[in-house]
Amino acid sequence: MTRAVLALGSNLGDRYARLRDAVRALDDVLLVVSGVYENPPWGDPAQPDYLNAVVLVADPAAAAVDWLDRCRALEQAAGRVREADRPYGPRSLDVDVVAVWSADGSPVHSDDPELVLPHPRAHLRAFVLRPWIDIAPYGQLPGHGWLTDLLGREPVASDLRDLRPRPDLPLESAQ
Ligand code: PH2
Ligand code: MG
Ligand code: MG
Repeated sequence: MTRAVLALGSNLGDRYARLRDAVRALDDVLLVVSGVYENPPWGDPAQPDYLNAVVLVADPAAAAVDWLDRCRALEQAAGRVREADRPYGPRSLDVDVVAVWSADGSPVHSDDPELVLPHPRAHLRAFVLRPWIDIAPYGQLPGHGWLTDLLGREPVASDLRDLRPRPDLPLESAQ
């Protein structure tokens, strides 16, 4: 049994449809879904703005690596094409495993280069931390502390000002 926070992003094609389809495909494991936030590209400026959201999922049978497989399957279903020379380039759908917890609530740590846990850059990304707060106001990023504190620190605090909530683009929630 594991619980996971997954971060979803899209900046190509019908961005909202990509997020909606991914959330629907997670229906069997979905606990809660954040709002959608539109924001400028991070890490590689020459690309369209993103829509980002975060979900909390749980599965009695899933190990941490199973979440990675599931994320990759979602990306493939959305026609994701990987550009090897542009790690932060545009994408139809990106689904990242941000953090995983065991049944007893302890965070899972992994140094496997295929799946580093918690996600090594999550604490730097307003587009992950802010939607996460929608579904976990008292949440903590394992190893980094309170989400609310992380959002108050530069450079995240500046990026936060560029996040535009899109309440007109709701995603389904199981609760
Ligand atoms: N994902 C990236 C690179 N840059 N910028 C924003 N705003 N949102 C993303 O999801 C994103 C990004 C690569 O994973
Ligand atoms: Mg990513
Ligand atoms: Mg990714």
